[in-house]
Amino acid sequence: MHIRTFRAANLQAALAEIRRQMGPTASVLHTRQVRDGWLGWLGRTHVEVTAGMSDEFPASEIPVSTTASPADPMALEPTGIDARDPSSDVSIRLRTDSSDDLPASLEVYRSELLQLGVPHSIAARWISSTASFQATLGDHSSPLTWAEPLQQTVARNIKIAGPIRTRPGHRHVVALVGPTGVGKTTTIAKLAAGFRIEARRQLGLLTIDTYRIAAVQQLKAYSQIMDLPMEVVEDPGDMQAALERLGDVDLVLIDTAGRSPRSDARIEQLVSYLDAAKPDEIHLVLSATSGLDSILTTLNGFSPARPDAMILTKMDETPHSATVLAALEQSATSDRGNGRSLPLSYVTHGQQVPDDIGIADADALAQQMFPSAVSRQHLEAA
Ligand SMILES: Nc1nc2c(ncn2[C@@H]2O[C@H](COP(=O)(O)OP(=O)(O)OP(=O)(O)O)[C@@H](O)[C@H]2O)c(=O)[nH]1
Ligand SMILES: [Mg+2]
Repeated sequence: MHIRTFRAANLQAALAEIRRQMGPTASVLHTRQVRDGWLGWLGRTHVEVTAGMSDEFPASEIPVSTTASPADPMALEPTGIDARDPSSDVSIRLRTDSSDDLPASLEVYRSELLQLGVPHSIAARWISSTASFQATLGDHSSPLTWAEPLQQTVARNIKIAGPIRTRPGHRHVVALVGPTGVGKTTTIAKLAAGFRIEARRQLGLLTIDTYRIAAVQQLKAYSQIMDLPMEVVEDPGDMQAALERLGDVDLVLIDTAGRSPRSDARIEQLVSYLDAAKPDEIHLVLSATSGLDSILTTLNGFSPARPDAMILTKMDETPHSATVLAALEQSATSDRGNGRSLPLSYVTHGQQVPDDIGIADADALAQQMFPSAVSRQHLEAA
């Protein structure tokens, strides 16, 4: 078998280029999302698709289609891997027909998803999208395991915002908002340490959380350890002066008081501070340990703050990501989620500052959608 790996800005562009270069008999063996750049912090996300072709159809004999062209030709580059592949019997033909018959080995995942708290409608959508995507790609033989295609379906639906981008000499203001105790202040400390130490940016911290004495002390302790200027703002009218006092910094991180998404008055008060600060980005912080209803209520309750992205915290405390991923998908389609699904910027996975944070990665999140590999094997053996 002739195997090559392609990288493109998105899956459609990769498939078009595979068809163009390898012809319609090529088989998709594997897809994954990859990010380039230093430690993934500053990189772009690409899709990497490994395709194979039987030796019976050498590339030179395949007519080249003139209709398929990649969306971003600069980003597309075959990586030139060529090998004999033992898994060729599970290869998938690049065809465009689809089938409504769901294989039994895929169907068993539906009850698993329901048990994890995924609503019927979302589970049905994930399962049927997996089957039809697989059929679009290939013949009717089932893959060795459905876990990976299912996770890839879910991963394709996760919107990723990418990291906060700063430029030396340009002040960028970022505010974190969210319910009480989700990890806003801890996440500010992690981000501050990353940008100060790894990216060597000039930083300032600002808090409007003056409701608890301990809240100011908590941020002050981090500002002292990292030797960062910090401002406490008690009234929206003082905001601009406080931002000026922080001076020529590249990034200002604004910490806010935890708010109940059910308290319109408290949210309005928060919005008045945000209006005064005019942040370039507002990130809504959500705990992965919250239930689906609570996540939807939070997204809806905080919509007046007009968040641009979401940070998912406490991934280490949840046995699986299925509920939170279902909530994100549901938020895009239901009124309660305000019909908006926000892209994810960061994921945190522990209390340790600064280590327990990473840029949100759709594949990594989808790979955690089931509690453990053991249950998957059990499922497929059933
Ligand atoms: N396990 C775990 N704990 C976390 C994580 N992030 C924060 N925490 C913990 O969650 C608790 C609350 O964190 P804070 O940063 O004070 O939360 P907050 O959102 O600022 O809280 P309020 O300001 O009271 O609304 C602390 O004990 C943190 O150590 C995480 O990723 N994983
Ligand atoms: Mg706090």
